Amino acid sequence: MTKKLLRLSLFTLPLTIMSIGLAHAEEFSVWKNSFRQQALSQGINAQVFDAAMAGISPIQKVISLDKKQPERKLTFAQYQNNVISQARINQGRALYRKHYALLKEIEAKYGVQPQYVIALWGIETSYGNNTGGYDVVPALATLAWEGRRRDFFEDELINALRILQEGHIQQADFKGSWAGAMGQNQFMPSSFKAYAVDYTGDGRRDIWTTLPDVFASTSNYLAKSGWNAGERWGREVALSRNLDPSLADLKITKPLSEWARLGVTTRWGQPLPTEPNLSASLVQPDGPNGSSYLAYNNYKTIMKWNRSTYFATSVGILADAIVAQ
Ligand SMILES: [Ca+2]
Repeated sequence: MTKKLLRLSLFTLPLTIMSIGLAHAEEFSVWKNSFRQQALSQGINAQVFDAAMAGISPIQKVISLDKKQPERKLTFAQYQNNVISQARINQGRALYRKHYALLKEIEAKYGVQPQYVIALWGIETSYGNNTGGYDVVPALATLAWEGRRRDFFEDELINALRILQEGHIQQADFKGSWAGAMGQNQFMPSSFKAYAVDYTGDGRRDIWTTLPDVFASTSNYLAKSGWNAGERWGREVALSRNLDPSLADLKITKPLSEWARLGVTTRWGQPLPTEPNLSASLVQPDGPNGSSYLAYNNYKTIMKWNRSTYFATSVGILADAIVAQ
């Protein structure tokens, strides 16, 4: 009886897997053929397309990651503990010193202070140590074919194919996250197109292995997204009296002098520096009982990189820690 059941399941299981696989393969090839026309009409060479897309099939892991329900939302305090460890601060300080001359040269060109470039590098990929091991083309093809955000991922895939076509990276080294974020600063292919820089002048915008290109590309992204040279991101503050909680809203902007009048102080209870009298928004990532921050223009620029207040606040705090005495 047991043997018979086992034999039966051994017989039926592979058939089931095979039929699912075949159905998917067929749909994938139908999508690929119509996408090929679209890519070619947007300037991708047929040889480049066929070489990059030959033999690829949907990556099941990418589909399951895309469908995964978000885990229980962390509080900002928990997120900050995960993202800004003392080890990450120490490593950021060491890398800031190690690359100081290059970073200052790049700052002179783009107007973005180096500690923010290092902080983004640290948070995105742990300073290049965790850049993602997925092949970019099949990962993006999977997401485009799966169809939840087809237009978005088809555009990203065309931009990815253009990166290969222009020779910035060899296909074997063309790696990223499961969702297509690439290299040491995790640019999507569309961000690569808009912001990546060949700082070394060798004709390749290499955000995978060439640090000057990585640093300049990050700086160029922030500069083109509205960074104000020399200004801070914001600062942690304290409230000396109760504020209307609805004032904690990124859409509400007041001069620092006005926040001071409303009772906002430095985190140590000192008067808020109001020179220069920057415009700022109050951010309370964990609500009125958690920590409070005043966010300046550059905070909103960091949010163009990643639209999360947790992310932007952590970049600012890590940047400050990297240059703290
Ligand atoms: Ca280069």
